[in-house]
Amino acid sequence: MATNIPKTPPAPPIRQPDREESNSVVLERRTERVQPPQMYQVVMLNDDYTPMEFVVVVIQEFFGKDLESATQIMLKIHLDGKAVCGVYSKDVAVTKVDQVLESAHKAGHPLKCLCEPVDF
Ligand code: TYC
Repeated sequence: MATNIPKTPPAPPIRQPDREESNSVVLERRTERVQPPQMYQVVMLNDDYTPMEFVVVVIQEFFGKDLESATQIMLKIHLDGKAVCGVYSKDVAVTKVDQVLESAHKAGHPLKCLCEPVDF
């Protein structure tokens, strides 16, 4: 006699709901890169009148250089006509230029410096 064993019905195939059915929201992936801030270099210019010693002191005082590096930067300005004394954010660079010009003016020297964006 045949026994009638009830069979478990096969599981229905798993179907992924399509996009409209699922109410899911797919966000577009965007890669946004923040640019580093533009930096400014303070460039000091040569002239024929400002004493070398004064320039060395100014570079030490306003650009935080020791005597040896300040002397090397001063000599580079003297020989090449100009050199970078430091690189800063815009506000800081503008302040450094003001400080140097004020100090030179007070001492009666024509020393000039300027700031410009790096990669100028
Ligand atoms: N050329 C100047 C001199 O012979 C020295 C000097 C150096 C001046 C650097 C300005 O930024 C300067 N006395």
